[in-house]
Formats: sequence, structure tokens, C-alpha cells
Amino acid sequence: MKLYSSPTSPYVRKVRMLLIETGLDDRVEQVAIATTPIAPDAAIAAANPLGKIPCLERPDGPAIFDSRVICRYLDSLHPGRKFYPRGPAEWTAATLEALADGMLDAAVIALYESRLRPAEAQFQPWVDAQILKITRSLDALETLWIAHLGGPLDAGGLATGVALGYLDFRYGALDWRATRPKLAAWHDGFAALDSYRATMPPA
Ligand SMILES: N[C@@H](CCC(=O)N[C@@H](CS)C(=O)NCC(=O)O)C(=O)O
Repeated sequence: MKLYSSPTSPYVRKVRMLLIETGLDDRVEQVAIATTPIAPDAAIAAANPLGKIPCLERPDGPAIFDSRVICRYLDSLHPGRKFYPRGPAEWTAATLEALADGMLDAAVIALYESRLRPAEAQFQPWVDAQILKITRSLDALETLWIAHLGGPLDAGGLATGVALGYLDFRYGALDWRATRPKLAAWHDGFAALDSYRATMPPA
């Protein structure tokens, strides 16, 4: 299998961590590309009409995307403990995963606004609204989700840990730990995983 990848993409990082955690890492070749909404890479646009990474090409079926679908697919390929539980826990894990990915969406969109748009076309209230989505979600993680995060690591926890790592990478000034000590302590444990350390974005 071939994974269109970038060392700075948090969505790709989720997939790479899952590959390591599930022992599937050596079944996937990573193809590094650089793509943005206004300068799409041709190979990724051909594989995924949305032009986004990650995208997984398989020898025995069409390419699959996005990161949640890829993670779910990879989780079906290994015999070990599943990141996508079945039964009532499935919906809890999936909702947490959606929350964490939503934080990433807001963070990536706000970054594109400041990096890709010319200064005169930027709209600060819109960026502020994206940051508000992130801070509300962080508060929910600290209060409503912390008990769940303390249980076995599932796809929701994986996405949460990666999203927090992305805030450290791109939004250090947000200082998300300052008012969220339980989440900070949980993330310290997550950040000790070999798979997290092996997928750190370049400084
Ligand atoms: N929902 C997608 C989001 C993927 C995404 O936005 N990836 C970014 C890189 S971090 C990208 O490819 N951006 C290029 C674009 O938006 O055209 C997923 O979970 O895979």
C-alpha cells in the first residue's frame, strides 16, 4: 500500500501512529508530497479528487481517504486490540474522534487564512471564530472527556493526542495547558508513546 504523506500533516500523523501501534507499518510505503488548496500536488489530486492528504492507495481496490476512513480500514487489517471498538463504545470513540478532527479542521483552516491569503484579504473575525471552536473543544476535553481519555486508547484518544500535538506545533501561543491541567497530564502520557515520538513534525 502507498500512503500520500507529509511530515507536518496532523491527519497523516494519526494514520502513521495507527500504523505503528498496530504493527502494520512495514506494509505501507510513504510518499511525501507537499500540497495546499491553492497549489495542489498533481499526484494527490489524481488519487483523491479533494486533493487532500492522507490518501491510501491499495493494490486490491480503489484509493481510500480521508484519515478517519483510512484509520478504520487499517484497524480492520490487524488481529490485535481494536482502535474502533464495537457496541455502544463505538459511538463514544467516534464522537471524540470527530471532536478532535474538528479542532484540527479549525486549526488548519485558520493557518491557511494567515499563510495562504494575502494580508489585505484576511478576515480576523473569521480566524477568531475558528480559534473559539478550538478553545471550546479543549474545555470539553478537560471536563467531559477526560474520564474516557483515561481508559484504553481508542481512535478518539488517538485523534485527541494528535490534535493537541498539532496545537503545540502551530499554536504554541494558545498555551492550551494553562487552564487544563487534567488534559495536560493525559497528554504527557500520550506523548511518551514510541509512535508519537517517531512521528514528531520537523522543528
Ligand atoms: N478531513 C481530512 C482533512 C485532510 C486535510 O485537510 N489535509 C490537509 C493537510 S494537513 C490537506 O491535504 N490540505 C490540502 C487542501 O486542503 O487542499 C482528513 O481527515 O484526512
